[in-house]
Amino acid sequence: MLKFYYAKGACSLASHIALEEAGATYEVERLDLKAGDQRKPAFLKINPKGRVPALLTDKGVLTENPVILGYVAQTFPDAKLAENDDSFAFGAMQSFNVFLATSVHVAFAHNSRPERYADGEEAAKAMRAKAPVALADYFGLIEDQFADGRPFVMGDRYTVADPYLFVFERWLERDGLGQRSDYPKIAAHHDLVAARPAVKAALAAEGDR
Ligand SMILES: N[C@@H](CCC(=O)N[C@@H](CS)C(=O)NCC(=O)O)C(=O)O
Repeated sequence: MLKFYYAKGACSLASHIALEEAGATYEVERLDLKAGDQRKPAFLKINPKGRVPALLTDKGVLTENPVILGYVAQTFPDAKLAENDDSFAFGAMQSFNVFLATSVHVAFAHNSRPERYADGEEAAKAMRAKAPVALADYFGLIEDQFADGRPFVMGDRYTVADPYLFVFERWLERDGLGQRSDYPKIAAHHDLVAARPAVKAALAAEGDR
């Protein structure tokens, strides 16, 4: 039994896509972050951090995208969403995913939720100004990773790193913090991932485009 907690437009889309790619059977619960569902007692029992995604499994709850992505890849090995038999390759993928979670996502949050990191309008302004600069640096590094002509983040094979990067490729333009066209290989990756049936299914389930 799996139950997935997500919000429309949130980073939880990455794990939602992975569950679809895996062909998993799961229930969903949608949270409205603007309405504050994530801070209501019922959800805080699931994730005391008050964040999505969260995945309820028969052994307990998992949180944090890189962890849920790795769990889905390992739990549904037939879907081949990671190099499950090669610890180094799996680690290299997780290294990329943790970079997305701890640097790329955080740079977006400096723009959208500066109050998480410091108080006062001056601090918020400084963080908002820095966000596109940091993201240009990070997206430049990711563009370099595609320099050898690989279609996917880890090479020739699609892994759970791809839907995770896809989330931030979308956010870059949604939040007005950069242009995908400045990164041609990342733009091509976005289009390749967007065309996958599982990606379309997750977006449709979330009522997104
Ligand atoms: N490190 C977490 C970040 C989760 C996170 O920040 N989720 C956001 C949505 S993108 C959220 O739930 N925000 C609600 C809030 O801050 O109140 C992960 O990678 O899963």
